[in-house]
Amino acid sequence: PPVIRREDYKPFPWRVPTTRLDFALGVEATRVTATLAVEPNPDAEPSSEIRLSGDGLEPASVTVDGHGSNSWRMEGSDLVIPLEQGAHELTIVTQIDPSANSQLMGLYASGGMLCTQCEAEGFRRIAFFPDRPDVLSTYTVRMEGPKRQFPVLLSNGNRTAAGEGGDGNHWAEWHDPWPKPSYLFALVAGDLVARTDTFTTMSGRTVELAIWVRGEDLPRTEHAMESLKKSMKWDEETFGREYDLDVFNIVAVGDFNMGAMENKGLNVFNTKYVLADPETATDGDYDGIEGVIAHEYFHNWSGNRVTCRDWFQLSLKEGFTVLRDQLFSQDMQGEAVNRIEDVRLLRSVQYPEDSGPLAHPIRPDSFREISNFYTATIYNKGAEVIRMMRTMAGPERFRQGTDLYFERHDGEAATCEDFVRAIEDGAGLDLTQFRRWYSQAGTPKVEVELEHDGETATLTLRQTVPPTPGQPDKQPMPIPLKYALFDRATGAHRGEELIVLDGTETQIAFGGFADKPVLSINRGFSAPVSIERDTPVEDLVFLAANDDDSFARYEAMQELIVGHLVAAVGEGFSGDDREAGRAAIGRAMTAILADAGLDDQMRGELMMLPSQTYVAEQLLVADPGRIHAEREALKGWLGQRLEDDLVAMHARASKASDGMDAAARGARKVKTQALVYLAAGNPDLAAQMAAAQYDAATTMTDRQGALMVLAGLPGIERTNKLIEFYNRYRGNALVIDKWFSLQASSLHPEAIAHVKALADHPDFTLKNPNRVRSLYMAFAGNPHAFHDPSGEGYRMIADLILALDPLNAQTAARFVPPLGRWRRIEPGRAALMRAQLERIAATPGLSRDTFEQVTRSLG
Ligand code: HT7
Ligand code: ZN
Repeated sequence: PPVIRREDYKPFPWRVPTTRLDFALGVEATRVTATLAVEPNPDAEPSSEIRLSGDGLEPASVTVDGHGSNSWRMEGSDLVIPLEQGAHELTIVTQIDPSANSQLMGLYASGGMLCTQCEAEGFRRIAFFPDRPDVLSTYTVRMEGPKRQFPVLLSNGNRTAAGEGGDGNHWAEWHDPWPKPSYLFALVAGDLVARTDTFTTMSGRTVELAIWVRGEDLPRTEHAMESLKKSMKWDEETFGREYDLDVFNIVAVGDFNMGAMENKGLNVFNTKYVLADPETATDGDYDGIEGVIAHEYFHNWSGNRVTCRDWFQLSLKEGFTVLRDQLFSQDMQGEAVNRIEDVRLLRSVQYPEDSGPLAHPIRPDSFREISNFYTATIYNKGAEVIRMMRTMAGPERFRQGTDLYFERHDGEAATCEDFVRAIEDGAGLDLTQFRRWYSQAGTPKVEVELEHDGETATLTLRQTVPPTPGQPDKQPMPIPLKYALFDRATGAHRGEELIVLDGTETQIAFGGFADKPVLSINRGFSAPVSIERDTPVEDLVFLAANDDDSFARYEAMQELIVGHLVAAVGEGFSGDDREAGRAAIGRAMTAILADAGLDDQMRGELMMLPSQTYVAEQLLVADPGRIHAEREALKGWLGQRLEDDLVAMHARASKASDGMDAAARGARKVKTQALVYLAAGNPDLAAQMAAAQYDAATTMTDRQGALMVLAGLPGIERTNKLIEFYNRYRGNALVIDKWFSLQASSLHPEAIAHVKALADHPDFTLKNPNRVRSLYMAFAGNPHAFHDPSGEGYRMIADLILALDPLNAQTAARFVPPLGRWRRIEPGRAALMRAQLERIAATPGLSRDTFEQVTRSLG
């Protein structure tokens, strides 16, 4: 497959002012008649032909200006039609089989309904079209099909007409007045019911809202609807963005490659991000729904009204929209815990990506398959980069920048450079050097030293940006760091400051410190960098107990534990060193358990051990077995030493209500945290407490938390509760996903055997991405099982990739990165991982998706 390069961008020679699509719907055969008005694009080099992308399509007929044409030709999968300069009308008929579409891209069948997924290049599986984001067109869609099978017919925009046809058919016509690229096209036909509501916009217009689901799911749509209304209001208040159609439809589908899709006026969602009630959804699921509903809604401006010129600009819409959904969630749920969760995700997924063979800048320079670039780098690092601009400008000036961006580029297909220029002009920042964040991959390291001499404290900051594939040498990047200096005696600081490290090194001196102060740096995680410093253990314990920045407090605790684990898996760490390290962590943890000033949500965060991936990320080459053993042993040590406090906390939290308020949610969080430590320290007691929590549970959060702990322990309670859970929720796909996932991610020594057995379970299928992820993504993220020294875990993931690739290439390719980390793993396992990648690479007929990921991982 060819490499596509950003520098080769050329505008399309033709414009397509209007597109009319006619669908004769059938699950096994759908006939599509596409009528395109085309005219020369004055901003492009003229062409004597028009090249329309297709994927698996054959034209049944081609008409140019009303006359049947046979001068067209196929070039690969593209349809090329000779065309004289001037305006023309092209009509092309194709026929597709949605029931045979297992890739879930284009038009496909899911649970008896028909739905579409067109981003990034799925539209070309429906009709021949210039399927690129810079060709904007106004769409009119007519669809007709059997009324009993498809009583609901939806597309983008507003419904303009509907009626009955012959033979039990009916039809509907939809018109979307906003020009859009083909990736935002959507169609849904099915037997669905809706929760409806209305929203009055800031200019007083009424918008009809509907969330469409299968009949039995209707009671589980309330939270999604509330989230939608909150999102609409927040975007008006915070970014001045008003909704622009008379209707906003959301449809939930059970078979979906990603979380959701922002099609204009007709968002299509994975059921996982729509359906919730306390019996079947955890607090985390509720937050996920609120966040994803917001994200897709916010795309209406950041993505739809202003779209991307080409797919290299993906972070323009995704990074910005993630930042917008993060700010929304912070406003809804509170800043402290949300920021910690965002950073935890970034560090456990994006940092490893940025230090591995798949590292790429937030604006990549080349790709073979764009679906492989829907990454944590584009989304989450992209959001962090824009967040840094906001930090440097301040929220008010940043808003002036985004207002200017929307005003300048409304109705256009824009670039990341357009965004940066609008922020520069609107917010009054000079971002000349800052643009390097868009072109350079790799997580910068900042070495921090604080020296003290007499009355003066001197802070030295030094940055390096590591080499990444294709980018051996890097330039320094502006890094905004928030910091504060604490007086050890009073526990107070002199005020938070912001410094932008814009060269390789800088030094600042502070007078008036008779004693060496304690430095709190990168407060609020103001920059997505790795801070490297030798902080004395007592300073970390001080910050974990006293810092007034919640993130910095969490960070101190993480640094304390990571420092201990990294030293413990290295050479020359004595038994005394281990005892001393654990004792310091134990002191900090005791203080956290006892701190009456902490709310339980924050307490739960502070109690969390750094993930194994994050610990491994600190090492050039990691031994997953040793890290796992050391981390589990620390957990067990804490579980034993703090047993009384943990049991007391569990008892106290068990008295909280089962509501959705912050106190109740916090109580649920610390209860399960307590069980996690007790399971490592006193498994019998933990099993007893977890079984009791399971039996008493009135929420999925409590029930899942208890079952997660039991799934890792041997004994009869494990078997009993797994059976009980399955029987209780049999037939509820999203909950049965949890059942698969809990077992695949468990600490149980036989987890590999469990996963093998589950792959043969009658409820397991490769056809449903949620089910595949629930078993195998959970397994690939379970270090002790995936990294089994025999290499069996690697073989199982490679087998999965090969079996899944022909069915659903996009989902298959997402399993390659766990194997791609081999360079950072000890040599024995590394050879086994590499051998599996080579086995995949040697398999004929690989998809473009998997081929690209495997060759980059081996490269
Ligand atoms: N913009 C959406 C991306 C998406 C997608 C991409 C490739 C294949 C399937 C997909 N489904 C959705 C989702 C979002 O970021 O909002
Ligand atoms: Zn998005």
